[in-house]
Amino acid sequence: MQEENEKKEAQDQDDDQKESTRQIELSKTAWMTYIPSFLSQTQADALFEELLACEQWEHRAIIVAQKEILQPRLMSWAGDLPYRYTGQTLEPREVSETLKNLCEMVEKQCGTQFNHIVLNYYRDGKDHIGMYADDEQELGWNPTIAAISLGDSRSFVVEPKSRKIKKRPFRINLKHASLLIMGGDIQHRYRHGVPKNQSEKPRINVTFRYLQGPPGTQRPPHPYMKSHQEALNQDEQDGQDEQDGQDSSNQSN
Ligand SMILES: O=C(O)CCC(=O)C(=O)O
Ligand SMILES: [Mn+2]
Repeated sequence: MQEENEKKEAQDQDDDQKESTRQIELSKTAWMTYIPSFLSQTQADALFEELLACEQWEHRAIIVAQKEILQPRLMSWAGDLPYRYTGQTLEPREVSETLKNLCEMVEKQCGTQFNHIVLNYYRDGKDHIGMYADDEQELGWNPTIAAISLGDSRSFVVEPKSRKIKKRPFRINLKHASLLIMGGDIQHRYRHGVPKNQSEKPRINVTFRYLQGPPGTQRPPHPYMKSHQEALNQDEQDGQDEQDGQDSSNQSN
């Protein structure tokens, strides 16, 4: 068994070298870093099985257009602070040893701290997450959000919030064992989502955030723009620039 594991690890390392980290500049101020083999395949396989078996998965309701609907996926979470989004509050939940260790690894990679973890369980390709942004006041300005993917590969789509920017959505395939880091002002200026597909295979996503405080905590005034709206207006002026950046990013996708 040990020999088999060592062989598998060696194979993983070979595979790791084939794919390197990708830096994706969506604009001058919004970026993503994609690390395809953040975990080894063996680590990721074991983590998938453990999370699937041990997390308290819930099928929760959210409020969309004043209607209560069930989220099209299951979720779990961990952290000392409550987290409120789309009309629901996730009450504090103890962080397991496994998630603590994982969080430390991700913090080291990102050079920043996290205090809240959300896990999404996509049972098959019908489960998905619609286009939205992690832009709650409690996350402050320019939050770094990091996400580990386990199980089936799924397409992750990013598009500008402003409809005036005529830009194709950016797509990246998030594979088993990978880490995606979103940073800069991506949450203020872009939306992201995981669309449906035909797959019958499951996927788990583990997302790390830093909450500045409990629900109701307000962002401080924007450090260099008079208001958030001004920043969005600026986007529309920058639209052409960003379109150029997008075209070059897509070529390697
Ligand atoms: O499943 C994913 O890759 C994305 C999930 C996500 O955006 C989130 O939990 O904030
Ligand atoms: Mn998100």
